[in-house]
Amino acid sequence: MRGKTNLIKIIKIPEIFDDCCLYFAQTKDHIPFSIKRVYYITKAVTKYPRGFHAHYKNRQVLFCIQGNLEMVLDNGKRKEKIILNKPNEGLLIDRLIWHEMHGFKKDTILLVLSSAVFDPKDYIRDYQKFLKIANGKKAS
Ligand code: T46
Repeated sequence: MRGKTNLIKIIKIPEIFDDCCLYFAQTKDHIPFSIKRVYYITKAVTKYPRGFHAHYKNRQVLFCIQGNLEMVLDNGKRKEKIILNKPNEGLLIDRLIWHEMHGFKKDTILLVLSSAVFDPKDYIRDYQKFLKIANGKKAS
């Protein structure tokens, strides 16, 4: 794992070039959790950024496999940005990291590997509540 800072953690996965470009990621070797769910986002409405939430438990690795995306990560104390634009580079988003995705185009494809199955109760979508939880205060 290549870590520019504490917040931005980039995971490089193998790439194989012969008669195609092939990328693969597997639990333990590349992904630091058992993969329980895969989803991908494409054909997004381009004028709206996405995300704006954190997860209580779910951990994820995000790959922008086509196009590019600006990711904003926030741990409640500071924010950092990174452009995701390489299919062999995944961004690890840990628990309790507020994340925003900016700059979706119609043909952007974001592939996500998740440590948990979908659970709407795992989302924190209120930023003030997130700040309280991330900074160790009781959220109502
Ligand atoms: C995240 C970022 C990176 C499901 O029913 N099942 C699923 O597995 C997912 C991921 C979403 N949904 C539903 C929930 C909403 O009704 O799909 C709808 C759109 O989800 P949301 O508004 O959360 O989409 P994004 O792009 O803001 O966030 C997504 C993931 O939901 C989220 O966990 O971390 O991508």
